[in-house]
Amino acid sequence: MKRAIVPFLFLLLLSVNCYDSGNDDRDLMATGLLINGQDGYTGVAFRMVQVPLAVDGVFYSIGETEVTYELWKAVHDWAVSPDRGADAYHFVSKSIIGSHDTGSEQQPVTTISWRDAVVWCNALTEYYNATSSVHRECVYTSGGEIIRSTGGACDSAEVNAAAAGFRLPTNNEWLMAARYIDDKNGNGTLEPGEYYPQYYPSGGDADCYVTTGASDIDGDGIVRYIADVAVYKAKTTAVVKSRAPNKLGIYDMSGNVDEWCFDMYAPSTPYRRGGNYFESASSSTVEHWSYSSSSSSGYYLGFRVARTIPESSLGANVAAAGRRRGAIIAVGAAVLALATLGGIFLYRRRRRAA
Ligand SMILES: [Ca+2]
Ligand SMILES: [Ca+2]
Ligand SMILES: [Ca+2]
Repeated sequence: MKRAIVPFLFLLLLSVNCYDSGNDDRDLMATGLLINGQDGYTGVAFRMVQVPLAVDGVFYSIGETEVTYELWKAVHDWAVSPDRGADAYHFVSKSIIGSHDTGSEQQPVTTISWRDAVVWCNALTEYYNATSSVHRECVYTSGGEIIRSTGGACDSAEVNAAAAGFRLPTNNEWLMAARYIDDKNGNGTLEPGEYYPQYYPSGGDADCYVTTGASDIDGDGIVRYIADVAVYKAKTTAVVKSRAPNKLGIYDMSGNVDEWCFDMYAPSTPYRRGGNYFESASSSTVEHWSYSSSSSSGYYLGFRVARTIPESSLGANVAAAGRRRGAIIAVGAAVLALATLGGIFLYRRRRRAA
């Protein structure tokens, strides 16, 4: 039933644009990977992948993996320390290792509510600042104050769009990171052949039900099926990166744990995407999504972080291209809004009919 909206949401992929040359980070972008540590970072290691196309006018990077229990715990324990006084963080979720709270801490953290994930993103920003040579602003505030406690205020968090701290990806950013293959013709938009089709898993070369005879549509030199890229129909979660990545080098966008996105489907009801370890193949497609209450949590539900890349870090040529891109995005956003309304109408009509 939820399939009705997503084809319309996918129109967002028509409203994006690409990097120009002259970027200081070009070599890093060529590999798709930015390695945290370049800022003198000494905390628990993790990687961010820079997505080549801006989404809704914003250049961003996204976690190479779901947030692991190891990273969650290190940041959590640092953040809740009484030594931080009035700046100590407060979380409410249980937070466990993977689906069953056993095994490797390289499994994703689960039973994290959306609210806790929002608060933890701020904690990661401050932890990163404290263990590196940079200072990045926290993204989520309430009444001008950094949100450090989980509660209803998270649902109406003010988003500092200029901040380069860590945050949840938006629905659109998550989709782009899951579906991007290659802007082969360099026109800044993705046409068929340049993104994973809607019923494919992220990183797969075939529809989620096809297991033989596919061709290498993403051009990485290997023909991969859903079992090669997604943890699904399994008894437990797996350690992150236990399956092959997508073309951008991002892991587990399909399967393992569902992932919170920042946007709300309805008030206090954010989207989650990607399917999880016990669900069927159809839940691991790039188009699949669902939603849950912002205060709820589940042993199948985690998240990954994103980070806005400020214009000042992009170089003059890219910044100029970004300003031109603004007009293109505005038109695309209007089309997307209309299409989404159409999708919701169809969704409700089908629900009534069901
Ligand atoms: Ca293109
Ligand atoms: Ca392939
Ligand atoms: Ca996942």
